[in-house]
Amino acid sequence: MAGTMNHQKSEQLYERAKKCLPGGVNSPVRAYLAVGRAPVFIERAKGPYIYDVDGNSYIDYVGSWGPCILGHAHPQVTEAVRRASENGLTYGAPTQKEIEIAEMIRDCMPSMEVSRLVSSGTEAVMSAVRVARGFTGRDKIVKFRGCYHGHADDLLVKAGSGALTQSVPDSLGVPADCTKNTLIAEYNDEASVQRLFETNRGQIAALIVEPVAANMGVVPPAEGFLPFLREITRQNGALLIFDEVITGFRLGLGGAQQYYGVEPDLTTLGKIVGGGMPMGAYGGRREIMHLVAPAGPVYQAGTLSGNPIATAAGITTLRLLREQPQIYDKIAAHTETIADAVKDAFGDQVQVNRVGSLMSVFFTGERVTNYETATTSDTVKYARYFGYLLEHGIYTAPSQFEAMFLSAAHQTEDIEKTCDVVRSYQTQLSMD
Ligand code: KE4
Repeated sequence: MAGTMNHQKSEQLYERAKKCLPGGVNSPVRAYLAVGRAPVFIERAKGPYIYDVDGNSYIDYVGSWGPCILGHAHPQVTEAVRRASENGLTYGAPTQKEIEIAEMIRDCMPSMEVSRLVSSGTEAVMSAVRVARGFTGRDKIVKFRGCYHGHADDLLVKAGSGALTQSVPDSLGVPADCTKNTLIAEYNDEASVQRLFETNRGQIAALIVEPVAANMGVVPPAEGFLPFLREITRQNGALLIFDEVITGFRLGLGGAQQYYGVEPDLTTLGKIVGGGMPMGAYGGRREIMHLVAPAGPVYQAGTLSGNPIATAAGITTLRLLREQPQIYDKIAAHTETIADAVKDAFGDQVQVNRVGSLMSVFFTGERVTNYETATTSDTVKYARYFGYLLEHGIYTAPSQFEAMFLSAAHQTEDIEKTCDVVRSYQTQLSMD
């Protein structure tokens, strides 16, 4: 979509980046392949805004894919990081801050009685799956088509997010042996789960689910779906793992497990828990987590796990969220305003799925309730929508199968500008 902005420096950097980084990026979705244009390179960010190397500014609805719920460069978070960094960046030794953030996590999500800090959501998920296998003595796991749980081998199967966009649901380089124990069910389809438990009786260690799917675009759980998963895993001696890397501290301080009132056996966290620094966590009740080394025989380790900088950013972020719980109503209301404007502008040409401050615009006439219906979306129409918004200063997900993330830093005038741009796009379409 030819636009009004100059992207010359971004284009030059992209050509240079492609010479030394795979696809010119450090995570596939950033390459904009799904929206058919060169990515913009970001120079800085503040509050709800990001600024690219060509001096263009945008209202940011990606927020680094979720961590920036307080907005970019929140002064108290950056001050905490600055002060921590003056005392050294990493010790590889226990610190008080690791205890403090583990206690904050437990206070917010009591099911996480004991947790282990790691450095990414992927690491949290792969470790939680290992603990579940160790605890049950079983090998098989169930995941849902279109859900993404990071890039660990045995979970990169029919994944969502970038894997869905790249149309390589099963990644090259993942040996069949790694995925033979990964069973695939359909999101919001209880019968598909029932069948797997019946045909793999006594063999399933865990079922892992995004309690709100956000990697095929946002797909809320159907009424009763999460309680059903809780019951069928309990009945079959399997652990229920809530992958709350996106929903943790996003849907509320208690995450999706509080929002929907369903308590998993294990939870994985990422993104917000680190306040924008590299951090993930996994946890559950003591009898499970005490299997983790050095307390028990399930090995997991990490050089920078719980490092002083990430814990400083995470603690400050969680503290601010606990001090200002009204943030959640504000960001949900702003998201609803944008969702309503999109629905008003495009009518039944689009489906808008929203849970709290997470939303997605699907260019399809079908209700989007799972992977199959999500993939009925017209990704070319989405790409045009993305390009128009970008050229008019609105930075949203460069893929149909991602979510929009709002922050506490977005103000009413930002929301109003966003809605105006959406309306102007529809006006332009109607004139084409
Ligand atoms: P990381 O390893 O990227 O920190 O977390 C992996 C992960 C695990 N679970 C869920 C539910 C996730 O959404 C993610 C990562 N989310 C993507 C966005 N869809 C990260 C963006 C990217 O891959 O660049």
